[in-house]
Amino acid sequence: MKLSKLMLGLSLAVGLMTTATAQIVMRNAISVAQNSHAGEAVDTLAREVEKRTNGRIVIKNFYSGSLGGEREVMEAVQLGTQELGHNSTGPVPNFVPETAILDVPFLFRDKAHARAVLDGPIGQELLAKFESKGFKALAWTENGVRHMTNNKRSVNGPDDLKGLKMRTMENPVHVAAYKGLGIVTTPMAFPEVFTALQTGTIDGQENPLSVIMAANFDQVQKHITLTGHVYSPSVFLMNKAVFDKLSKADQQIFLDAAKEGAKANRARVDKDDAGGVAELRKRGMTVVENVDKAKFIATMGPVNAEFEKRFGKANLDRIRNYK
Ligand code: EAX
Repeated sequence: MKLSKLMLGLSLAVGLMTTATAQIVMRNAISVAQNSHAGEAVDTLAREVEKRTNGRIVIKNFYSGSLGGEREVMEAVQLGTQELGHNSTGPVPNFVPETAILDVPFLFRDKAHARAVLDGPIGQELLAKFESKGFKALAWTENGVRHMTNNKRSVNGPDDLKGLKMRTMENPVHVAAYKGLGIVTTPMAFPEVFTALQTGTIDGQENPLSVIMAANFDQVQKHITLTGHVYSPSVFLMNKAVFDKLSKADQQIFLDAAKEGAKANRARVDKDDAGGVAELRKRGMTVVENVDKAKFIATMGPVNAEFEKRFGKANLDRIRNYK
């Protein structure tokens, strides 16, 4: 892994040198397969940038975690050994703590509410917070609304979660929330999850339908419940110095292309959500579609109180009440 990364880095450096006058080649990476909502995001960005720069700037996309997990990709983008990244907010609060508020469970009513917040002043303020950390955050995209899967039992209410050993993202807000539900939390990078489910190291995991289908988790998970416990944003990131070196016109091209990427990405999430339950049933999963969300929120009472203290009720309400 290390060696292949080094070689990729070298070949990139050589690529930049030999083609600097004619063409700039950049790299972007996602942790899931190309045929996915995240694939739509990065493929659209690449296509639009190439088209709008008449091929002067080319983006080469890497899929399925082939350049590492999301934390590693963020580190590479921050360092500048990789120009672009696209990842969920799993590792993001470890780099930009202000964004952690977005990961609070049951914060958004639905995708429309989340999209409005991310595209409005709150989302734009948060994008600006990346700048002092070495990133230019081009646009919010989305991963979808997360649901719980496991191999032990059908989850019909919060009591059924108690004692389940579940993989969580390396995200402190998620870990605290799921602990509050009685889950035995195991933070883990995404590329390791399939094998961990397969070998029984963990009982379950949670992700949006888009990710569950793209990663074929149905092959290693029996039960899914549409808990819809948290909205999962994702974001286009660029190394800040690389962005700053672009002409104003090229910077605008990246910002516009990222918006197109977000549009394609959200459309795919909607499509996956519309067909996902039927598809996962077809693939053999047992699906619980309706749960009483109020019961999950009530079980999380003490954690929610902690979140109110940590993030401030006014800040949470600003998001909750955003229209
Ligand atoms: O970005 O780590 C996760 O569970 C993410 O949802 C996944 O990698 C897609």
